[in-house]
Formats: sequence, C-alpha cells, structure tokens
Amino acid sequence: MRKLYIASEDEILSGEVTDIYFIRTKEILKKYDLDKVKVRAEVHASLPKGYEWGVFTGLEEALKLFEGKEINVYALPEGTLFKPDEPLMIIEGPIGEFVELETSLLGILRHYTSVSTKAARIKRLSWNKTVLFFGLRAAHPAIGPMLDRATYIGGLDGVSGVLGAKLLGIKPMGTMPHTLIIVFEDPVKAWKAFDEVMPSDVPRIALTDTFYDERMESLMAAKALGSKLFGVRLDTPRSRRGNMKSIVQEVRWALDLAGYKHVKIFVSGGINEKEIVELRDLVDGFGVGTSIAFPPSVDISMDVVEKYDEKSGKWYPISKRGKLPGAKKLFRCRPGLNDYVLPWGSEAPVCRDGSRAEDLLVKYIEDGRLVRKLPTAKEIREYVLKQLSEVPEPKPI
Ligand code: PCP
Repeated sequence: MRKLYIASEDEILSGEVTDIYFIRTKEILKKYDLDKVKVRAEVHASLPKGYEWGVFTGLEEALKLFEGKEINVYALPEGTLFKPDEPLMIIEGPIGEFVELETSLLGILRHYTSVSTKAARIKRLSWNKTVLFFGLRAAHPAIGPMLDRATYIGGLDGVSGVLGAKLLGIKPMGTMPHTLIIVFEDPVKAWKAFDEVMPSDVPRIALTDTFYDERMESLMAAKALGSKLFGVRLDTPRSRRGNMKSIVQEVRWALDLAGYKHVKIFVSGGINEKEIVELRDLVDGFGVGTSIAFPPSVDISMDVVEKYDEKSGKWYPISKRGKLPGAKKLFRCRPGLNDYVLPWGSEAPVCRDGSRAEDLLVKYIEDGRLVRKLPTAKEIREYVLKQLSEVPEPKPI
C-alpha cells in the first residue's frame, strides 16, 4: 500500500506510467506482427507566445527510459537552446520497443524544458544578478529534486532545496523564514541568534520585513550585525507593495547614507520577468519560486516521420498532416542560433566564417546502450549560460 500517490522509478521505467491507448496499440500491432516495424520518431516543440527559444532539458532522465531497448536515440545535448519545430530527438527502431514510453518521455521533456526555459529567461533578464530557486513549496515534493535540477541547469545560481542540492553536488542556499523572527518576537534577537548558531560560511542575510518598515528593519539589522551582515532580504507582503522599486531605492539610500554600503539587497516573493527588469539595477539578487515552478508550457510532441521498408532496405518519409515528413537534422552556426533544419543524411552547411555548422543531433543510445558520456549539471549550466550570452534579451512577459 503506497502512502503517497507517486510513481516509483520502476513504474516509470517499465512503461506503466502511460496512456492506455499505447498499451492497446502495442497489443494490436503484436497481433498483426507489426510491432517489429522500424520507424523514426521525431520529438519537437512549439513555444509559448512571445518566446523565441527554449532550453532543451530532461535528456539524462529521458535516456534512462530507452536503455536496454533495441533502439538508437539521437538528441540535442542537454541544455541546448532551440527554436520552434526544430528536431530535439530522433528515436529509431521497432515501434513495439518504445511505443508505450511516449507518455513518460514527453512528460519528462516537457516539464524539464518548460521549467529550464523559464529559469533561463529569468536569469538572462537579471543582468547577471544572483537568482536562487525558492519554489519548492509550489510543487509536490516528489518532484522537488527534479525542479531544483531543471532550474539550476537552466542557469540559476542556486537552489534552496536540501535534497535537490545534494543530488546536484552543490550547497543549498537560503536565508531565514519569517517563522524564526516571529518565534523570537524580536527581529534583532532572531538575527543575532542566527549569527550565533550558524557556521561562518553561511552568509548573514537578514529578513527585514516582518514587523516594521523595510527601511527601519534593514538599518536595525545593519546596526545589530555590522560588518558581518552580508545582506538583507525584502519579502514585502503583497498588501504593502505599493511600489517595490521605491521601497528598494529607499532601503539602498538609507543603508548607504548610514555607512552600510556593503550590505546587499535581495528581493523575493511574487517575482516574475517584469519585476526582474524593474528591480535588476537596484538589487543584488532575487529569490524566485512560483513563476518558475509553474511556467508557461513548452509543448513537446513526438511523431513518427519515417518508416523502414524491409523489402527495399530503405527508409521512406511519412507523417500525419500538419507535420513535415522525414527525419531531420539540426545544424547551427554560432554565436547565436543561426540554424538549418535539413533532411536526415544532409551534410553540414558552411557558416559565414567558412567553418562547418555544428551537427547538433548526436547519438546517445545505440542498440539500447548509452554510447556518450553525459555532462554534469554544472557543465550543462555553463553551456546554457554561454548560449544565453549569445542571444538577445527576451521581451519580458
Ligand atoms: C518567500 C515567499 C515565497 C518564496 C519566497 C518564493 O518565502 O513568501 O514563499 O516566492 P514566490 O513563489 O512568490 O516566487 P519566505 O519569505 O521565506 O516565506 P515565509 O513567509 O514562509 O517565511
């Protein structure tokens, strides 16, 4: 009897977390001896309105679905920026080997990619200010570590989640909750207790919005902890947010005037793209939760685009209407997203500087075996940040 309504790793990898119509399809295909028919299935995406690119993530988990199956899998490296309708992944092999895995595959890729894309947009808009993920409380804890990973590889600087950070091999980052201050009934006592108990490598960032005005509490914290105070966090309640920009400006002014220029200002609570743009030149960092944990959906789908004819030994294009038949390759000239989508088997075009365009769809699985070393989360994050530096700032939504 399970205590939580969540699927186990085995249930996901065995294909049990699927839509019933795939199980029925498999049964019918088997009966007609069609489950051995070799196909190429292509994964591609459409983007939310106003988005120019997405960040392809979830690959490491998605590949786990295919290990041990008699198939080949080609994909963009995890963290690659892509544009609408570009091929993200090609799965090649007998349809019966993977038909029921489509549900979990798309679920993993869509959720990861939607979260990472939003995280990347926020990071790109932040003018390189620190952005931490504070959104664990917005989602079921079963996927907490997945959200932490998706946001970190999407370019955020850190996550508050303890287990997520452990799996990423990084230190969890955070400040203090209102609960600490309320239990002490006195912010100064709470900040001093934090300073006394916490090891020296934990930055002293005082939450300064609990009982009094943000300017007052920030000055109180600076006075109480002096040079030890690393920063203040303003999580101003919605009911008090007349103009957050003015509040931050006032706190900065007051701290500077009183000689506390070293004290950084962090802002959290209800931060989305427009708030990032409004506050980015004033603050030192952001804590962002819900807007990333519940991002607009990057709609990822999979379609059979080629079948193999055993008699002629040739692949031939086929697809449902509305989708381009034939497997495709994605070539890119960098910097930026100067892309070419060409039929499978095409040669890499020549870029303006005379070099060959990068062939982005690479083989990850051959006959069910992983044939490429997977990058670490840190490496994926660096790859994302590099690409983000090559694209224009998105229009905040
Ligand atoms: C802040 C806020 C949200 C967190 C950050 C993310 O937490 O209240 O819960 O905000 P977002 O989802 O709106 O982006 P704290 O101030 O630490 O919360 P608490 O009031 O529990 O101390």
